Amino acid sequence: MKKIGFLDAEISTASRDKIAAVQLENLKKTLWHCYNNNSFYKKRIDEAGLNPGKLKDLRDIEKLPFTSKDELRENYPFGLFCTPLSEVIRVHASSGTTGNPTVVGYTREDLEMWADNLIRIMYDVGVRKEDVVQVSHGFGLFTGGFGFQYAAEKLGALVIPVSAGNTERQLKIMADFKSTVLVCTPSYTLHIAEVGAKTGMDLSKLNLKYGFLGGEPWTKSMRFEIESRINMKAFNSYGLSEVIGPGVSCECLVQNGLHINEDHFFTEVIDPDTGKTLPAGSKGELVFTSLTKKAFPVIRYRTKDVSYLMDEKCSCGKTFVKMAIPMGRTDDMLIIRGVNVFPSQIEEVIFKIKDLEPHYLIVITQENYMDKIEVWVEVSENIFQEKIMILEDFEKLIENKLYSAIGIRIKVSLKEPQTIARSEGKAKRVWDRRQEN
Ligand code: DLL
Repeated sequence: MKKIGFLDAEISTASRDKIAAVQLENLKKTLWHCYNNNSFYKKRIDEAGLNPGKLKDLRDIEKLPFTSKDELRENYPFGLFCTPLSEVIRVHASSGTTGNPTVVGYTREDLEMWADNLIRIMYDVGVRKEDVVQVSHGFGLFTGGFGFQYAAEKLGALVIPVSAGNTERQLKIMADFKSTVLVCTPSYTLHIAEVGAKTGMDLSKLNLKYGFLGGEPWTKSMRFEIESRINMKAFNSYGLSEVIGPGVSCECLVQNGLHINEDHFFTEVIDPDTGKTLPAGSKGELVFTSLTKKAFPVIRYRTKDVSYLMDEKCSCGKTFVKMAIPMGRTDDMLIIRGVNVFPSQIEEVIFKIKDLEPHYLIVITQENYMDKIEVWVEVSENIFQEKIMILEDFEKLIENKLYSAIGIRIKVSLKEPQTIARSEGKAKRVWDRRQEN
């Protein structure tokens, strides 16, 4: 592997003891800051009988209760801010389908810290000031666009704030401005590639080298699809508004697990049912505590994202712990006839099958009080010209593959190319029609 040097090597390649010591120091400061500046947190810390100054071990944090998205909503819009509003210079909000959005705030110092986290992620795989960064995330209350924009500017790169949408223009800019870095959701990246190929563009001639793709779950099979259509290395970038936005973790050149920026974020994985902390390697819900934020710190924030911590050395040389690619959210997990199914498990199977297009939709319905699960998936143009008989056989073959991977019967319905809706931001993979009757 190419050795390129890390930006903050002193901490990102430090011993585990050193990293833990920095985390403990920062945790104490964060707890004091919350205690002194917000009555919600003061009450919590008092009730837990915790003296932030006397914390001995990171695990003492387990004495504090979790913070949930509902609690953030109950304190809408600014109730959990820990600095005066006059110190806050930016807000973002996470989209909620129901109820109040969660509003997150940043002081000037927070914005610098956020940018520095993203710069570290980009620099450490090879992005430099000579690069041309196309930011195709939405700009607005979503953290994707502005987060990467400011970071790439601060790194000194040429940044194109093209935002999401207008796919032909994305491709024209990519070619004419010679973009070398693409920042986007994975599903929209695939759509851009598809439109490019359809218009006869030779995508291998583009200058793209690196993609930082995130904002939604995606699988290794999807990475394979993207990298084989666009000649770039596609890195999984993860984050959430409540914790900072993108920049919580990202893959390195090894592309096997996402290094968490541990000097800024302390991570636990818990059993979502019991709340018990799980050891590395055990799958559960990610819980984050911010260690350096000022305006909107979070303490033991339950993400509902499912992953596990990887307890192994990374050959890239970084010692920051890695989290596995998040496989989905506890609230997106489908329970079908008693079996837990994540959309990403279905994706992993169908993206490996030749002659299927990487576009699918999982449709859940109810018949006689029984849940039924079906997956619609597009076939490639040449297959669709074949006889219906062959398509039926093909459906059966896919159903069998899904059955042996997941353990339940999922009906497969093959669709004509270009019939499943594409997204410009986060893809919608599940259509739950159970409430329609
Ligand atoms: O999606 C922040 C972000 C923007 C991350 C751009 C990466 C790139 P929210 O809108 O608050 O923030 O949504 C956060 O999106 O809890 C996950 O469920 C999901 N998510 C984000 N990145 C990934 C990823 C941004 N790489 C929610 N893999 C999170 C799986 C992801 N899920």
